[in-house]
Amino acid sequence: MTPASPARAAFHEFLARYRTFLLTTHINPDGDGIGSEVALALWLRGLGKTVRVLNDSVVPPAYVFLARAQPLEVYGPELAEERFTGAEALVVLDTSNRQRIGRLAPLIDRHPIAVAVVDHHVSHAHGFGRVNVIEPEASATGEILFDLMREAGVSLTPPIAEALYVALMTDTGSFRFSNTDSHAHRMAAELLGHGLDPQRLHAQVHAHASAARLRFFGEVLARLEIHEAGRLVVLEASPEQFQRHGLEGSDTEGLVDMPRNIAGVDAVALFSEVEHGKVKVSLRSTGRVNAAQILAELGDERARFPRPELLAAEAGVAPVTRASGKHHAVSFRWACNKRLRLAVTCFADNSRHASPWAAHVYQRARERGCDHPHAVRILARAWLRVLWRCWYDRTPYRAEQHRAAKPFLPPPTSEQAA
Ligand SMILES: [Mn+2]
Repeated sequence: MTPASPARAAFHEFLARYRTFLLTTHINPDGDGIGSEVALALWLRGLGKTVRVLNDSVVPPAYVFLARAQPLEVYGPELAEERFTGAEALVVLDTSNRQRIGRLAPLIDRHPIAVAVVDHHVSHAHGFGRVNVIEPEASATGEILFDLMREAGVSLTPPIAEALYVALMTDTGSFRFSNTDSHAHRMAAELLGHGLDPQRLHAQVHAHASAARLRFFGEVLARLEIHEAGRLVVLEASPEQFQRHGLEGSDTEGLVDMPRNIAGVDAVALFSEVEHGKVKVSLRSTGRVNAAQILAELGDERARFPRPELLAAEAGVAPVTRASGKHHAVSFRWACNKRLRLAVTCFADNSRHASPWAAHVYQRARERGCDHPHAVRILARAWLRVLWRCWYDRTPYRAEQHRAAKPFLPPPTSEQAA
């Protein structure tokens, strides 16, 4: 099988070139991070390479059983120096954001180590490796590894199949989330062909709730707030609650998924103040809302967008004038962040049905003769100005202040030219 992309081909070359590898994943690792590490380590060991796995965080109890097949080491200053010195290449799994590998990040600068990144997150980071296999359409990093192994003609062993299955199962919420497509199910079917026991694996991963954690979940859920006429659920956990139950940030895993079962809910936001002033935000949507995707694309650096126009340009909904001799045309910018453009235009298109203001902006554009995609882009740009203003002022969006968005709307003349 030939590699499906130049990035994948480069990754195969990367693996072939080096003999000693160090693997890592993000802080507070999940089943996909750990499962991907174990699967790749076993693949490389099968090729006769030397492999170590080193993470910033300890392995959560749910995934300790995977460490039977491959030791998973935890950061210590001396150990980290030793591991970076002893490896020619580093493969970072399940994150393309350097900061997310925690205390290992600064070592990359101090050591002459070649870096490859394999990830499926929608992120504003485009990978910091020499090779970056970043495929947001994959439901798990383990799914990308599975494809890479098939391309390389690897015959899967039961321990590799088990690690990949855990990666896939956990990142798809046990095959319930909207990222569960036919490819994910086909992959699961093939993995099960290696004699896995899905029920046992599910129990091993999920039977780790402690009484303290359930009481904590109960407390947080008891105070859930419903906003936006039942469409948005907000959960809050205080530092005092974390302390009283003896829990940490990673113990909230699974909590944000629970209110999604409430009828009519489109999105859930969990604000976990693990320590005073340190808030972790988790967002889940039921598929119709892609606010989390928009947030992920924008990142958290307001300084990147000092003006709303720059935000519109990043999203590819800003008109650009091209003039060359005979031709004078206004088009939309295509060299943009395409995932952001998709998220923002879908959001804008959906908003027409919920917001009279949005419906009006769209309708006005259509009356001026714009076709549907063009009118949606105009609406998307209007929304970005509103979002930018909320972001800049650190104020929540309020529908009744729609009029306040008016001064930020584009002047109609530039649209008529388009
Ligand atoms: Mn993942």
